[in-house]
Amino acid sequence: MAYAAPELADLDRAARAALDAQTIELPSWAFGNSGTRFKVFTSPGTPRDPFEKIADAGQVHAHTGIAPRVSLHIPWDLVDDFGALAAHATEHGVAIGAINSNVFQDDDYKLGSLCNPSARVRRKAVDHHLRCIEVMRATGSTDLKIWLADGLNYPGQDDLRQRQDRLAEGLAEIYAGLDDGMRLILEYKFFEPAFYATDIPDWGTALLHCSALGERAKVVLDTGHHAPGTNIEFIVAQLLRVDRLGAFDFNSRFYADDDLMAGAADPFQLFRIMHELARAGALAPGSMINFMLDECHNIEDKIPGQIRSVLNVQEATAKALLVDAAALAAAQRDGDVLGANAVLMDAYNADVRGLLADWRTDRGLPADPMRAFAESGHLAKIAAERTGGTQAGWGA
Ligand code: PSV
Ligand code: MN
Ligand code: MN
Repeated sequence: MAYAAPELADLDRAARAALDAQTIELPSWAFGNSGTRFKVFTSPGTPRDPFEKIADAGQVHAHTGIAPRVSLHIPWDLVDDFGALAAHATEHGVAIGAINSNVFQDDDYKLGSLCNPSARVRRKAVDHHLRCIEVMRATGSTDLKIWLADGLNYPGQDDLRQRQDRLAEGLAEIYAGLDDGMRLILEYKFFEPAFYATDIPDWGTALLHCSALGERAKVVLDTGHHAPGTNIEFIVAQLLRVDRLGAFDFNSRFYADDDLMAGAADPFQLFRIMHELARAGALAPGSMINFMLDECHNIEDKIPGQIRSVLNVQEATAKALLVDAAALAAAQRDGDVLGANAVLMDAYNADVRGLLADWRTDRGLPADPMRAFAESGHLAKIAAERTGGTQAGWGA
Protein backbone atom coordinates (compact mmCIF):
# COMPACT_ATOMS: atom_id res chain seq x y z
CA MET A 1 0.00 0.00 0.00
CA ALA A 2 1.39 3.40 -0.96
CA TYR A 3 1.93 5.77 1.94
CA ALA A 4 -0.30 8.85 1.90
CA ALA A 5 0.75 11.69 4.14
CA PRO A 6 -2.07 12.93 6.38
CA GLU A 7 -3.89 16.14 5.60
CA LEU A 8 -5.47 18.73 7.82
CA ALA A 9 -8.87 17.13 7.20
CA ASP A 10 -7.59 13.94 8.85
CA LEU A 11 -7.51 15.70 12.22
CA ASP A 12 -10.80 15.45 14.10
CA ARG A 13 -12.39 18.59 15.50
CA ALA A 14 -10.80 18.32 18.95
CA ALA A 15 -7.37 17.65 17.46
CA ARG A 16 -7.70 20.58 15.11
CA ALA A 17 -8.72 22.84 18.01
CA ALA A 18 -5.69 21.68 20.01
CA LEU A 19 -3.34 22.40 17.12
CA ASP A 20 -4.92 25.81 16.59
CA ALA A 21 -4.61 26.69 20.27
CA GLN A 22 -1.02 25.61 20.85
CA THR A 23 1.49 28.26 21.87
CA ILE A 24 5.18 27.95 22.70
CA GLU A 25 7.05 30.41 24.87
CA LEU A 26 10.56 31.51 23.94
CA PRO A 27 13.42 32.11 26.39
CA SER A 28 15.03 35.56 26.14
CA TRP A 29 18.42 33.97 26.84
CA ALA A 30 18.22 31.89 23.64
CA PHE A 31 18.90 35.09 21.69
CA GLY A 32 22.08 36.00 23.57
CA ASN A 33 25.49 34.45 23.05
CA SER A 34 26.09 31.19 24.89
CA GLY A 35 28.64 28.45 24.99
CA THR A 36 30.49 26.11 27.23
CA ARG A 37 33.16 26.70 29.82
CA PHE A 38 35.63 26.27 26.95
CA LYS A 39 34.40 28.99 24.63
CA VAL A 40 31.51 31.34 24.01
CA PHE A 41 31.25 32.11 20.29
CA THR A 42 29.77 35.46 19.38
CA SER A 43 27.70 36.17 16.29
CA PRO A 44 27.05 39.42 14.43
CA GLY A 45 23.67 40.96 15.22
CA THR A 46 23.33 39.37 18.65
CA PRO A 47 21.05 41.48 20.89
CA ARG A 48 22.73 43.92 23.21
CA ASP A 49 19.84 44.32 25.61
CA PRO A 50 16.45 42.81 26.53
CA PHE A 51 14.67 45.06 24.03
CA GLU A 52 16.63 43.56 21.15
CA LYS A 53 16.09 40.03 22.49
CA ILE A 54 12.36 40.66 22.41
CA ALA A 55 12.54 42.04 18.88
CA ASP A 56 14.22 38.76 17.86
CA ALA A 57 11.52 36.73 19.58
CA GLY A 58 9.00 38.75 17.55
CA GLN A 59 10.66 37.41 14.40
CA VAL A 60 10.14 33.82 15.56
CA HIS A 61 6.47 34.51 16.22
CA ALA A 62 6.02 36.35 12.92
CA HIS A 63 7.32 33.30 11.04
CA THR A 64 5.63 30.52 13.02
CA GLY A 65 2.47 32.14 14.41
CA ILE A 66 2.65 30.10 17.61
CA ALA A 67 5.34 31.76 19.73
CA PRO A 68 3.59 34.79 21.22
CA ARG A 69 5.41 35.03 24.57
CA VAL A 70 8.97 35.51 25.85
CA SER A 71 10.26 34.41 29.26
CA LEU A 72 12.58 36.79 31.06
CA HIS A 73 15.41 35.92 33.45
CA ILE A 74 15.99 38.42 36.26
CA PRO A 75 18.56 39.98 36.65
CA TRP A 76 19.85 38.99 33.19
CA ASP A 77 16.96 40.97 31.70
CA LEU A 78 16.91 43.78 34.21
CA VAL A 79 15.71 47.11 32.77
CA ASP A 80 14.75 50.39 34.39
CA ASP A 81 11.21 50.38 33.08
CA PHE A 82 9.48 47.00 32.75
CA GLY A 83 6.27 48.69 31.60
CA ALA A 84 8.24 50.02 28.63
CA LEU A 85 9.65 46.55 27.96
CA ALA A 86 6.12 45.07 27.96
CA ALA A 87 4.94 47.83 25.60
CA HIS A 88 7.93 47.11 23.34
CA ALA A 89 6.94 43.43 23.34
CA THR A 90 3.42 44.36 22.24
CA GLU A 91 4.87 46.41 19.38
CA HIS A 92 6.72 43.29 18.25
CA GLY A 93 3.60 41.12 18.45
CA VAL A 94 4.56 39.24 21.61
CA ALA A 95 3.96 39.42 25.37
CA ILE A 96 6.08 38.81 28.43
CA GLY A 97 5.74 35.26 29.71
CA ALA A 98 7.25 33.60 32.76
CA ILE A 99 9.62 35.52 34.99
CA ASN A 100 12.61 33.34 35.93
CA SER A 101 14.24 34.25 39.20
CA ASN A 102 18.00 34.05 39.11
CA VAL A 103 19.49 33.34 42.53
CA PHE A 104 22.64 31.62 41.40
CA GLN A 105 25.08 34.15 40.06
CA ASP A 106 26.01 36.26 43.10
CA ASP A 107 28.96 35.26 45.29
CA ASP A 108 26.50 35.20 48.19
CA TYR A 109 24.88 32.12 46.68
CA LYS A 110 27.95 29.89 46.76
CA LEU A 111 26.33 27.64 49.37
CA GLY A 112 22.83 28.02 48.01
CA SER A 113 19.95 30.48 47.99
CA LEU A 114 16.71 29.45 49.73
CA CYS A 115 18.55 26.49 51.30
CA ASN A 116 21.65 28.44 52.34
CA PRO A 117 22.74 27.94 55.98
CA SER A 118 22.92 31.72 56.37
CA ALA A 119 19.64 33.43 57.27
CA ARG A 120 20.94 36.63 55.65
CA VAL A 121 21.44 34.94 52.28
CA ARG A 122 18.07 33.19 52.51
CA ARG A 123 16.45 36.58 53.17
CA LYS A 124 18.21 38.04 50.14
CA ALA A 125 16.97 35.15 47.96
CA VAL A 126 13.37 35.52 49.14
CA ASP A 127 13.52 39.28 48.57
CA HIS A 128 14.77 38.72 45.04
CA HIS A 129 11.71 36.58 44.34
CA LEU A 130 9.43 39.27 45.78
CA ARG A 131 11.06 41.74 43.38
CA CYS A 132 10.42 39.28 40.54
CA ILE A 133 6.75 39.36 41.51
CA GLU A 134 6.86 43.15 41.10
CA VAL A 135 8.30 42.60 37.63
CA MET A 136 5.36 40.28 36.95
CA ARG A 137 2.94 43.03 37.96
CA ALA A 138 4.68 45.54 35.69
CA THR A 139 4.77 43.20 32.69
CA GLY A 140 1.49 41.30 33.05
CA SER A 141 3.29 38.00 33.62
CA THR A 142 1.43 35.29 35.53
CA ASP A 143 4.14 32.64 36.08
CA LEU A 144 6.99 32.93 38.57
CA LYS A 145 9.43 30.23 37.54
CA ILE A 146 11.89 29.03 40.12
CA TRP A 147 14.95 26.95 39.42
CA LEU A 148 17.51 26.83 42.21
CA ALA A 149 21.15 25.92 41.79
CA ASP A 150 21.15 24.88 45.46
CA GLY A 151 22.92 21.70 46.41
CA LEU A 152 25.97 20.10 47.96
CA ASN A 153 29.25 18.93 46.52
CA TYR A 154 30.31 16.78 49.46
CA PRO A 155 28.61 14.43 51.92
CA GLY A 156 28.36 16.15 55.27
CA GLN A 157 28.72 19.63 53.75
CA ASP A 158 25.31 20.62 55.14
CA ASP A 159 22.27 18.99 56.68
CA LEU A 160 20.10 17.51 53.92
CA ARG A 161 16.86 17.62 55.92
CA GLN A 162 17.36 21.08 57.31
CA ARG A 163 17.91 22.36 53.81
CA GLN A 164 14.49 20.98 52.84
CA ASP A 165 12.95 22.80 55.82
CA ARG A 166 14.61 26.07 54.82
CA LEU A 167 13.44 25.54 51.25
CA ALA A 168 9.84 24.98 52.35
CA GLU A 169 9.95 28.10 54.50
CA GLY A 170 11.35 30.30 51.72
CA LEU A 171 8.95 28.97 49.11
CA ALA A 172 6.00 29.56 51.44
CA GLU A 173 6.94 33.21 51.86
CA ILE A 174 7.32 33.65 48.10
CA TYR A 175 4.03 31.88 47.42
CA ALA A 176 2.27 34.14 49.90
CA GLY A 177 3.59 37.13 47.96
CA LEU A 178 1.85 36.10 44.71
CA ASP A 179 -1.26 37.95 43.56
CA ASP A 180 -4.43 36.04 42.68
CA GLY A 181 -4.05 34.70 39.17
CA MET A 182 -0.30 34.24 39.54
CA ARG A 183 1.34 30.83 39.76
CA LEU A 184 4.60 29.57 41.21
CA ILE A 185 6.17 26.99 38.91
CA LEU A 186 9.00 24.97 40.36
CA GLU A 187 11.70 23.27 38.31
CA TYR A 188 13.76 20.24 39.30
CA LYS A 189 17.14 19.04 38.09
CA PHE A 190 18.99 15.95 39.20
CA PHE A 191 22.49 17.41 39.21
CA GLU A 192 24.57 20.46 38.34
CA PRO A 193 25.95 22.79 39.44
CA ALA A 194 26.09 20.69 42.62
CA PHE A 195 27.38 17.18 42.11
CA TYR A 196 26.67 15.23 45.30
CA ALA A 197 23.14 16.38 46.13
CA THR A 198 20.72 18.82 44.57
CA ASP A 199 18.01 20.30 46.80
CA ILE A 200 15.22 19.85 44.23
CA PRO A 201 16.57 16.90 42.26
CA ASP A 202 13.40 15.26 41.00
CA TRP A 203 9.70 15.60 40.24
CA GLY A 204 8.79 13.93 43.53
CA THR A 205 10.58 16.58 45.59
CA ALA A 206 9.13 19.38 43.46
CA LEU A 207 5.67 17.87 43.81
CA LEU A 208 5.95 17.57 47.60
CA HIS A 209 6.86 21.24 47.89
CA CYS A 210 4.13 22.31 45.46
CA SER A 211 1.52 20.26 47.32
CA ALA A 212 2.50 21.91 50.59
CA LEU A 213 2.26 25.37 49.03
CA GLY A 214 -1.19 25.23 47.46
CA GLU A 215 -3.14 24.88 44.24
CA ARG A 216 -1.26 27.56 42.34
CA ALA A 217 2.11 25.83 42.73
CA LYS A 218 2.97 23.52 39.85
CA VAL A 219 5.94 21.52 38.65
CA VAL A 220 8.10 22.49 35.64
CA LEU A 221 9.48 19.58 33.65
CA ASP A 222 12.70 20.45 31.84
CA THR A 223 13.36 17.62 29.40
CA GLY A 224 17.13 17.96 29.89
CA HIS A 225 17.04 17.47 33.64
CA HIS A 226 16.85 13.70 33.97
CA ALA A 227 19.26 10.81 34.13
CA PRO A 228 19.81 8.99 30.82
CA GLY A 229 17.05 6.51 30.12
CA THR A 230 14.44 8.18 32.33
CA ASN A 231 10.92 7.61 31.08
CA ILE A 232 9.83 11.23 30.90
CA GLU A 233 6.33 10.55 29.58
CA PHE A 234 5.67 8.54 32.72
CA ILE A 235 6.46 11.64 34.79
CA VAL A 236 4.13 13.64 32.55
CA ALA A 237 1.35 11.12 33.11
CA GLN A 238 1.92 11.09 36.86
CA LEU A 239 1.92 14.88 37.24
CA LEU A 240 -1.16 15.20 35.02
CA ARG A 241 -3.03 12.74 37.25
CA VAL A 242 -2.67 15.09 40.19
CA ASP A 243 -3.02 18.30 38.16
CA ARG A 244 0.46 19.53 39.05
CA LEU A 245 2.10 19.77 35.66
CA GLY A 246 2.51 23.51 35.21
CA ALA A 247 5.03 23.87 32.42
CA PHE A 248 7.70 22.39 30.23
CA ASP A 249 11.19 23.60 29.49
CA PHE A 250 11.76 21.86 26.17
CA ASN A 251 15.25 21.19 24.86
CA SER A 252 17.35 18.22 23.76
CA ARG A 253 20.11 16.39 25.52
CA PHE A 254 22.57 13.81 24.34
CA TYR A 255 24.63 13.73 27.53
CA ALA A 256 23.67 16.08 30.34
CA ASP A 257 21.80 19.39 30.36
CA ASP A 258 22.82 20.16 26.79
CA ASP A 259 20.05 22.73 26.05
CA LEU A 260 20.07 21.80 22.36
CA MET A 261 17.10 22.40 20.09
CA ALA A 262 13.94 20.56 21.16
CA GLY A 263 13.23 17.52 19.03
CA ALA A 264 16.79 17.38 17.70
CA ALA A 265 18.21 14.58 19.83
CA ASP A 266 15.15 12.42 20.33
CA PRO A 267 12.05 13.42 18.36
CA PHE A 268 10.40 10.16 19.39
CA GLN A 269 10.62 11.13 23.05
CA LEU A 270 9.03 14.48 22.27
CA PHE A 271 6.23 12.65 20.44
CA ARG A 272 5.69 10.30 23.39
CA ILE A 273 5.43 13.28 25.73
CA MET A 274 2.93 14.98 23.41
CA HIS A 275 0.94 11.77 23.11
CA GLU A 276 0.66 11.52 26.88
CA LEU A 277 -0.61 15.12 26.96
CA ALA A 278 -3.01 14.56 24.07
CA ARG A 279 -4.61 11.48 25.62
CA ALA A 280 -5.15 13.39 28.86
CA GLY A 281 -6.77 16.30 26.99
CA ALA A 282 -3.94 18.51 28.18
CA LEU A 283 -3.37 19.98 24.71
CA ALA A 284 -6.95 21.24 24.55
CA PRO A 285 -7.53 24.99 24.24
CA GLY A 286 -7.25 26.68 27.61
CA SER A 287 -4.89 24.07 29.01
CA MET A 288 -2.94 25.68 31.83
CA ILE A 289 0.35 24.09 30.81
CA ASN A 290 2.98 26.57 29.69
CA PHE A 291 5.00 25.08 26.84
CA MET A 292 8.34 26.85 27.03
CA LEU A 293 11.68 26.38 25.39
CA ASP A 294 14.83 26.51 27.52
CA GLU A 295 17.64 26.42 25.01
CA CYS A 296 20.93 27.97 24.04
CA HIS A 297 22.34 28.23 20.53
CA ASN A 298 26.09 27.90 20.89
CA ILE A 299 27.04 27.38 17.26
CA GLU A 300 23.89 27.87 15.17
CA ASP A 301 22.13 31.14 14.37
CA LYS A 302 19.77 31.98 17.17
CA ILE A 303 16.55 33.18 15.52
CA PRO A 304 16.39 30.26 13.05
CA GLY A 305 17.43 27.95 15.90
CA GLN A 306 14.34 29.05 17.78
CA ILE A 307 12.15 28.75 14.67
CA ARG A 308 13.40 25.19 14.12
CA SER A 309 12.69 24.31 17.76
CA VAL A 310 9.16 25.69 17.63
CA LEU A 311 8.49 23.75 14.42
CA ASN A 312 9.86 20.56 15.96
CA VAL A 313 7.49 20.88 18.93
CA GLN A 314 4.58 21.60 16.59
CA GLU A 315 5.41 18.58 14.42
CA ALA A 316 5.54 16.29 17.44
CA THR A 317 2.21 17.73 18.56
CA ALA A 318 0.55 17.18 15.18
CA LYS A 319 1.76 13.58 15.13
CA ALA A 320 0.43 12.99 18.65
CA LEU A 321 -2.93 14.47 17.64
CA LEU A 322 -3.08 12.00 14.74
CA VAL A 323 -2.97 8.96 17.03
CA ASP A 324 -6.13 6.93 16.45
CA ALA A 325 -7.30 6.99 20.06
CA ALA A 326 -10.18 4.55 19.53
CA ALA A 327 -7.99 2.01 17.75
CA LEU A 328 -5.33 2.36 20.44
CA ALA A 329 -7.84 1.88 23.25
CA ALA A 330 -9.29 -1.19 21.52
CA ALA A 331 -5.88 -2.75 21.00
CA GLN A 332 -4.93 -2.06 24.61
CA ARG A 333 -8.20 -3.52 25.87
CA ASP A 334 -7.65 -6.64 23.77
CA GLY A 335 -4.09 -7.02 24.98
CA ASP A 336 -2.94 -6.64 21.37
CA VAL A 337 0.65 -5.68 22.05
CA LEU A 338 1.80 -5.34 18.45
CA GLY A 339 -1.44 -3.71 17.34
CA ALA A 340 -1.28 -1.04 20.04
CA ASN A 341 2.34 -0.31 19.31
CA ALA A 342 1.55 -0.09 15.58
CA VAL A 343 -1.17 2.52 16.18
CA LEU A 344 1.33 4.70 17.99
CA MET A 345 4.12 4.18 15.47
CA ASP A 346 1.83 4.93 12.51
CA ALA A 347 1.20 8.37 13.96
CA TYR A 348 4.84 8.93 14.83
CA ASN A 349 5.97 7.95 11.36
CA ALA A 350 3.44 10.21 9.64
CA ASP A 351 4.96 13.03 7.63
CA VAL A 352 3.07 16.05 8.93
CA ARG A 353 5.14 18.70 7.17
CA GLY A 354 2.59 19.16 4.36
CA LEU A 355 -0.30 19.28 6.81
CA LEU A 356 1.43 21.98 8.82
CA ALA A 357 2.42 23.93 5.70
CA ASP A 358 -1.28 24.04 4.79
CA TRP A 359 -2.14 25.04 8.36
CA ARG A 360 0.24 27.99 8.08
CA THR A 361 -0.88 28.99 4.60
CA ASP A 362 -4.47 29.14 5.89
CA ARG A 363 -3.27 31.71 8.42
CA GLY A 364 -1.28 33.85 6.06
CA LEU A 365 1.99 32.53 7.50
CA PRO A 366 4.91 31.33 5.39
CA ALA A 367 4.48 27.65 4.48
CA ASP A 368 8.18 27.11 5.16
CA PRO A 369 9.22 29.41 8.03
CA MET A 370 12.90 28.41 7.91
CA ARG A 371 13.21 29.30 4.27
CA ALA A 372 11.13 32.47 4.62
CA PHE A 373 13.36 33.68 7.43
CA ALA A 374 16.54 32.88 5.50
CA GLU A 375 15.21 34.74 2.46
CA SER A 376 14.12 37.74 4.53
CA GLY A 377 17.74 38.88 4.94
CA HIS A 378 16.94 39.72 8.55
CA LEU A 379 20.21 38.34 9.98
CA ALA A 380 22.26 40.57 7.68
CA LYS A 381 20.05 43.53 8.60
CA ILE A 382 20.52 43.18 12.36
CA ALA A 383 24.23 42.49 11.87
CA ALA A 384 24.51 45.84 10.09
CA GLU A 385 22.32 47.69 12.58
CA ARG A 386 23.60 46.34 15.86
CA THR A 387 27.07 47.73 16.01
CA GLY A 388 28.67 49.07 19.16
CA GLY A 389 27.61 48.16 22.68
CA THR A 390 28.10 44.80 24.33
CA GLN A 391 26.38 41.71 23.08
CA ALA A 392 24.16 39.94 25.57
CA GLY A 393 25.57 36.65 26.69
CA TRP A 394 24.50 33.79 28.89
CA GLY A 395 24.46 35.58 32.20
CA ALA A 396 23.78 39.11 30.93
C1 PSV B 1 18.87 25.23 34.74
O1 PSV B 1 19.69 24.27 34.14
C2 PSV B 1 17.84 25.75 33.77
O2 PSV B 1 17.21 24.69 33.10
C3 PSV B 1 16.85 26.65 34.45
O3 PSV B 1 15.60 26.62 33.79
C4 PSV B 1 17.49 27.98 34.27
O4 PSV B 1 16.64 29.05 34.47
C5 PSV B 1 17.97 27.85 32.85
O5 PSV B 1 18.46 26.53 32.79
C6 PSV B 1 19.01 28.80 32.44
O6 PSV B 1 19.43 28.50 31.14
MN1 MN C 1 15.16 24.83 32.48
MN1 MN D 1 18.65 23.27 32.39
